[in-house]
Amino acid sequence: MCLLLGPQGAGKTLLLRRLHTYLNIKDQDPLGGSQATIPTAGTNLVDVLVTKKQEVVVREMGGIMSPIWPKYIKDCSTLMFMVDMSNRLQVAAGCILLLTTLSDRSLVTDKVLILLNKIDLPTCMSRFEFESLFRLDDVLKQSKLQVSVIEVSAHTGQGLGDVLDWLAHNTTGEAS
Ligand SMILES: Nc1nc2c(ncn2[C@@H]2O[C@H](COP(=O)(O)OP(=O)(O)OP(=O)(O)O)[C@@H](O)[C@H]2O)c(=O)[nH]1
Ligand SMILES: [Mg+2]
Repeated sequence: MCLLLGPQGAGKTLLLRRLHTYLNIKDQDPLGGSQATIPTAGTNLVDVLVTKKQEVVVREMGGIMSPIWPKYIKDCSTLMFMVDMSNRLQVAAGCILLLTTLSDRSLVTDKVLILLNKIDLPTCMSRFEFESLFRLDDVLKQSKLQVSVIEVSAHTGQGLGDVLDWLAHNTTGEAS
């Protein structure tokens, strides 16, 4: 199971909706997928077909649930953390949540994917801005985690194929 965390409104629910239908032709939404979401007050479990033969269960925890994220951290085989690249007001809070999550003692997996979402918006931060504001180099130097970073847009679908590839190669033990 892959755990998907990130601050409120980062785009986790929309990403999961997109990932669920990406390879799953029979579940294609005839409307092309609604953009409307409601905040996740709890958890949201979604099956994602990452290749034609492999399925991964992804568990989103709503941003509002961050006080209880640690209870779920030990159960995941991979971790994805999403950042809203258009929300500079959320940088400080997002950074603290990311550091707290990565330093959690019950985190067993060393495979972490940071998703830089909403890159379709003209006001989004650049990758360089994100890395400086989140002090990503310092974070990575101090940890033994294998951290990958992918820029995505749950809105346009940009980067979703790379996310599926990462899930397929890193989340083991699940096949459909
Ligand atoms: N422009 C744009 N909007 C997005 C993108 N991803 C999500 N959104 C919008 O951002 C809002 C919040 O998205 P959600 O998917 O509900 O965010 P969340 O991370 O699940 O939020 P919580 O469940 O509250 O933690 C919705 O209005 C989405 O349509 C994106 O890549 N680009
Ligand atoms: Mg949500």
